Amino acid sequence: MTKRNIYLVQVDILRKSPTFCSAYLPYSAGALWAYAKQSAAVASNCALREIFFLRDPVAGVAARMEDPFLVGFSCYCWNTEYNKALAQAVKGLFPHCHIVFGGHNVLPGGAMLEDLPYVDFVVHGEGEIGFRALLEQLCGQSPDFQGIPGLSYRTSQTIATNPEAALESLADCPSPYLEGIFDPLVAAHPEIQWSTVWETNRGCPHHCVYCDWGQHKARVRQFSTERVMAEIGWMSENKVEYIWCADANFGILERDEAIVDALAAALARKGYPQVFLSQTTKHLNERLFRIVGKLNESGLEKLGPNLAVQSLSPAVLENIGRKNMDDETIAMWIRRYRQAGCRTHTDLILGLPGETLQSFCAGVEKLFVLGQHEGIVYYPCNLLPNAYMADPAYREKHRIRTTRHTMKQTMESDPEAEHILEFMYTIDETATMPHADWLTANYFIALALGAHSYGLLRLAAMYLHTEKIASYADFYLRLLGFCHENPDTLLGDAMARMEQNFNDFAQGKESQPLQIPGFSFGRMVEDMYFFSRAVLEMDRFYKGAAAFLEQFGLEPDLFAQLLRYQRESIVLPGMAEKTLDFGYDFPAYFSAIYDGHPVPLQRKAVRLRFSSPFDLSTIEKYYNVIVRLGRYTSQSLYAPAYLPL
Ligand code: B12
Ligand code: SF4
Repeated sequence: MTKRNIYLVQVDILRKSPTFCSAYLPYSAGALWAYAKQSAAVASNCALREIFFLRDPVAGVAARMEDPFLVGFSCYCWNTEYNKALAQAVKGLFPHCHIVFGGHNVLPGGAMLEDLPYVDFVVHGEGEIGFRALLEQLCGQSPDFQGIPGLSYRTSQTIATNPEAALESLADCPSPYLEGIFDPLVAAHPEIQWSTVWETNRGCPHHCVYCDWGQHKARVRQFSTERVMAEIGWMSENKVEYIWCADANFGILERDEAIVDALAAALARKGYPQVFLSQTTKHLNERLFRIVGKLNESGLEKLGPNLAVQSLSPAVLENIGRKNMDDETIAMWIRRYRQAGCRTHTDLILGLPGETLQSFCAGVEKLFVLGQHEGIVYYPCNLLPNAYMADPAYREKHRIRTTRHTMKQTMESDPEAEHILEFMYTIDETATMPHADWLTANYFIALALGAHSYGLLRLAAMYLHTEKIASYADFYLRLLGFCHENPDTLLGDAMARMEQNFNDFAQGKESQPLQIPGFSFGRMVEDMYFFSRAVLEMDRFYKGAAAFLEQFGLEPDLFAQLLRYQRESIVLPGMAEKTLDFGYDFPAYFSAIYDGHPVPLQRKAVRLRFSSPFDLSTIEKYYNVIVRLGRYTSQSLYAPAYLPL
């Protein structure tokens, strides 16, 4: 019997540069097929012909399909518009083909079937059971869609949506890797360095309202240890370079340490996989500390754990259904990781309901106080269609307003890809944060990261904070005011350019890339741009900074030396080391602050060797190590060492 042709589509961009070409394996599509083909009805009636995984031009992809019986599309926020265009093209060529949409970015209920006549079915939530059942029904004599979990479909009168059902256990889910589903792709594309999504478990015990991860499949279920270990073998054999672990809380399970041991052993033995990225468990523990140490040592990952807080306002945390670790625990872990030579980072989300400009700035200040000087990662809050936050009643209650933005798809990376814009809906006003405050909060955080996390004014701010002259929030808010009042200084000039970007974004416009001729090697985010401008015009930057710092009324000699110590601490291109004398023991003073036990600043002559362990001999090397990573690592600051006088 001739089998019916099934095609799956899960596309992303090809990440290309002169030195590499990488793409993600279409894991979700593979997982769905691995599950569906266990059904005798599916296996005997259907054949998977191809999984499309690149944003290739739509017309060509549709034309490549041969008499498709069903095409299933994985919809994420980065590919849904592409999927719509391709689905329409397929339906045009093959009117009898069944078009199925599933994935995180399908709209709840029957909305997509109302809007998109070329889509026949939408599967909501976890897809395995629904997709298999749909194929079984479509291959049968008289299809009945009523019992299919999570399915939206058209009836003769209306559009129906069935309740979702998640898998009770993952024991019946075969691995798409081990089933050989990706073998043809890997064989056909020797030019691609593969990245992949990997699940060792599914679900999240938390229910943060802005996330559709916890909502989507709440209960945590594990894939068997045998499967997980065998998949490491597959990835290693097939030279998968980069693993994006889809677990919501890596490190939460005892076996996660053994998983890291196995990854490190595979890397040592075969050279692959080379990178393992994960969302670490929200409540840090000793096991995770060991795991991070092992990841660091093996070279698999150096980002360290995420001490994600999203917000530090109790009102916001209440509104978003989240509980963070307490302040002392966060500070303790930041210190422990720092002392062990490991990085940490902390996510903040801007635009959450209940947040005010003041509470947001106070949150950034609190993170600096807790010791998170260089690892703050902030995101604008996007409204995801399947997150609880998108519920109309919730939106109404918090007066959530969004603006549609094009996603910064890195089309520069692959100009031949189909250029269809993808969209996100970003919250830029709530009941507690008027739009103007939202903009100011963006300026504030970009300036704080550019000036503080990179280190340009961090030491001055630490001094003023520790001596109770100005809190961090006060310092950076005043600095923002100074930038506005002094547009001719480098600070004011760079800030104005960054603000232009935020203003364009707020209006849903495509912003002009931030670039510095001869100095940018890729897309620059605002804080990176700020730091780069300062490095290229140090005299002008610190002339403005001195004018700003004068207002804090420090004693002249201390002022001059602190400013000099601050400026000389910034790593510059081509300068790996230098020796300098100071009249105050600044290294002891600042290291005590990092350790959480400040001591008075000693007036004492010191000779210091400032050095950087990195190769700074070319602008490109400097850019890659200092500009790209400086604000996460403090690599933009020289390490001072005492020399005999
Ligand atoms: C891996 C991942 C990534 C990878 C993507 C790699 C890739 N190309 O595949 C990377 C790191 C690049 C990434 C980036 C981002 N991501 Co992401 N990411 C994930 C993650 C962790 C796993 C997704 C996954 O593959 N899981 C494994 C599969 C098997 O599960 P699944 O996706 O849930 O699929 C099931 C169902 O959805 C359904 N299904 C899926 N496809 C289909 C198709 C059919 C036909 C059917 C019937 C069913 C079906 O069945 C599947 C099996 O049960 C999820 C969170 C999560 N754990 O789900 C977030 C998630 C998908 N990401 C999200 C977001 C917001 C982003 C970013 C925008 C974040 C940011 N602020 O920058 C960026 C955008 C990237 C870009 N291209 O511009 C959101 C997406 C929301 C949405 N509406 O699409 C999620 C859900 C996280 C969240 N916060 O809620 N991400
Ligand atoms: S944000 Fe993280 S912790 Fe919260 S529900 Fe989503 S995955 Fe779980």
